[in-house]
Amino acid sequence: MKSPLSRLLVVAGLFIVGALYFASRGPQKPVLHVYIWSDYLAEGLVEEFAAANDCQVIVDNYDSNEVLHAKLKGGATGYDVVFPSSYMIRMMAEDGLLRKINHANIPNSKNIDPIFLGNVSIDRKMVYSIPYMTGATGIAYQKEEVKDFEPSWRMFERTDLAGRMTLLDDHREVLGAALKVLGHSLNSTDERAIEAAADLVIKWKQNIAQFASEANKAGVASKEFYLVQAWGGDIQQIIDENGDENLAFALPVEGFPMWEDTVAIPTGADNVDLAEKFINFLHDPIIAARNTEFNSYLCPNWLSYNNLDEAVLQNPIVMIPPALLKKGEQIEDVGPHLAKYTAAWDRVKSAQ
Ligand code: SPD
Repeated sequence: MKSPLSRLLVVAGLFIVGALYFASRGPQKPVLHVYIWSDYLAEGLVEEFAAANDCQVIVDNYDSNEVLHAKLKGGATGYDVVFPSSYMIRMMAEDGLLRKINHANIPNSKNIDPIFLGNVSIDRKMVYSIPYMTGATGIAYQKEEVKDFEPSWRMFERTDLAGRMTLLDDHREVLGAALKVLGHSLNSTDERAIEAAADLVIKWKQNIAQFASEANKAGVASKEFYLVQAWGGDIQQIIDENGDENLAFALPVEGFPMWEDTVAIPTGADNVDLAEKFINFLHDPIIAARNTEFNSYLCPNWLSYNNLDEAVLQNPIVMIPPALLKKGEQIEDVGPHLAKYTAAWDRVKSAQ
C-alpha cells in the first residue's frame, strides 16, 4: 500500500506533466473559415495570410451559388468569408444571410475600380459585398478531337460529339446561353422565352455526358470530354498547369454570359475581425494582381492593374477584346422572375 506522501507525489507529478503538455501546445490560434469556389485563390496566399495574422485558415469549396445560398439559408454557421456572384447579393441580404460591410475595417475597398463599380457591379455602394473577380463563360474544346469547331452554342447540337460534352450545372449560365442562341437577353423575364430556352437545353441534354461545373475541368484536360461549357479562367489555369496547346477556349458568336463574383461576410461568421483582414488582404494591389495572374480572371482593383504582367494584359481570356466584349452580357439579378428560371431548370433536369 502506498503512503499518503507517495500518493501526493504521483498526483503532483501528473499535474506537472499535464500543465507542461498544455503549455507546450500554446494558446489555440484563431481560425478563419473561407467558403469559396474551387481554384480561386493564388497559390501561397492562404499560407501568407495565416502567417501574417498568426491564425489558421480553413478553406472549403462549393461549385454553385445555389449550394452556397442553400447552405447558409439552411443554418450553416461558422463560415467567415464567402464569394457569391453579384446577382445573388440582394436575395442573400434579404434572407438575412450577409453582414453589412464595415469599410473602416477594409480600407483597401477604396482600391476597387470605380468604372467597374459604376458600370458592372450590382451592389454598387458595396453595402453587403466587395467585387472579387470578373470573367466570362464560353466553350473549351480539344482542337484535335473536335473537327470543324465553330464558336457557337449550337455545338451542343453536334451528335458526333454526343457523350463527350458537358454543360455547367448552373441554371443562369445554361439557360442564359440558350436564351442568347434564341436572340434574347440572358436576363429575359419573358416566361415564353425562358421556356423556349429550356426546350433547347433539353435538346442539348441528349448530347451531353453530364451537367458539371467541376468535373468539366479535369474531364476536358484528360480528354474524357472534348467540348465543355466553362468559365474562361478555369480553362486558362489548366493550360498554364499542363501546357496543353490542344486545349482552346472560345466565346460564342451568339453572345455569352459575363459575371462578377464578390466577397462577403455571412451573418453567422464567427470571426468577423479576421474576415475583414482577409478581404483587405485580397485587395492589396500586389495580392490582387497575383490573384488575377493565377486565376486568369480580372480582379477589378484598379491599383493592381499596373502590377499585371504584359502577358496577362494581352490574354483575351482575362482582358476580353472590345469587339468580343460587345457580345457579352452581365448576369443580372432578375428579382422575382428568378422563379421562372428555377421552374424551367427543374424541367430540364427531370427531362429524359
Ligand atoms: N474557379 C472559379 C470559378 C468562378 C466561377 N464564377 C461563377 C459565376 C457563376 N455565374
